[in-house]
Amino acid sequence: MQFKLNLVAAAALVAFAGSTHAQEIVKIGHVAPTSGGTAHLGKDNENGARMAIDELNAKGVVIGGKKVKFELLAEDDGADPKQGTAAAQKLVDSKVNGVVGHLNSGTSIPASKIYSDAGIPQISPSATNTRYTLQGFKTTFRVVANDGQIGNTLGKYAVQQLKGQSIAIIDDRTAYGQGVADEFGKGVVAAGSKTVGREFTNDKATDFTAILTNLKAKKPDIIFFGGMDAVAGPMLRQMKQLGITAKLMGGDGICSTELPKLAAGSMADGQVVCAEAGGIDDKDVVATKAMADFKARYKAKFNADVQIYSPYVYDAVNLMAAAMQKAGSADPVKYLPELAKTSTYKGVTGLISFDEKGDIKNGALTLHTYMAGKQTNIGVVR
Ligand code: ABU
Repeated sequence: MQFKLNLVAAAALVAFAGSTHAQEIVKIGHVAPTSGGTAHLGKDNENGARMAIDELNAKGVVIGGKKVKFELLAEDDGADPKQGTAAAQKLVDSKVNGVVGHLNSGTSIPASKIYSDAGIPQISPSATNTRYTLQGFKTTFRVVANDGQIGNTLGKYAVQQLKGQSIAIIDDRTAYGQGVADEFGKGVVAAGSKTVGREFTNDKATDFTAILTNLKAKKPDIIFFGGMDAVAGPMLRQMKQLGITAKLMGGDGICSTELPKLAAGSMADGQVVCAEAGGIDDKDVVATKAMADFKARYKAKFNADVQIYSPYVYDAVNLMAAAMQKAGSADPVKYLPELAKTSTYKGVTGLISFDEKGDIKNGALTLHTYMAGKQTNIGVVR
């Protein structure tokens, strides 16, 4: 009898220890291309997640009365939609409590169905295609402005501020590149002008001679490129070789600190105008200091400069953790309603509130150019 009782007690202890362990570890999935042409951006994103998680663990977070440890499960999707869904399924199978990612719209959109079906909250720090949050999923959020805002603002800027007379468009046929280029075209038309040509390439291309030669005949003063910096850099080099002095405009995908290196000295001062899909007003000294502090901590930790999105990843991880704390649980069913209610969360990228679709409310854009090979802020618009 005594032996039987001990067995029962031992089984209960094992079950208790198991459940305690399950509650103590909070798994955050992260997905970005950490291989391929945009690996520098993917690593920047992953660094943002790692930094948030290291800081949360150093601080010690209590959820529902229990101290928890956050664990990062980082996946590489190579910016490829198929690898993106495979990575998403792997994270679902690993029973992550939430996902921050993916970096690209072309991977975030198909992955979002997998997370939605599994009831796992997903916050993209960088996918800007409007479709991402238009699918009606309750689990889908993003902390950056969308391509509608980016393209429209840049289209109007091209006509009204840069006084473009001959505006051409190139896109890379990805969900992001094509989407933002379409929105740019609409912005140009909304500002009372029109575009003179449209060409396309792909997100791995390195030779743009044919399409640039086609556009050269139209004497463009502005070329908008819907795509990423890894393609925009070599495109700038070939524009110079072909004697095309047009400005190159683009969305957040080209707006990295790496772009001057990728252009290898072929970028003239002020030639590139791009829009980061977020930003801090210069006049807000508290927010400006929070961002400067983040960049300094990032540099100290990774010996690298922020590329584009790591501050947005950092905020996404932290606000997910904040929603868990408010709910008193890391169980997605329990904390998802708190995440959806996120309102005026103070991140390093500014105040974050979600609308009913999971989009950031009143998202900002920061326009940048490059002077002497350094990214230079033009201003923040909303
Ligand atoms: N937002 C630009 C890069 C990521 C994407 O939307 O594909």
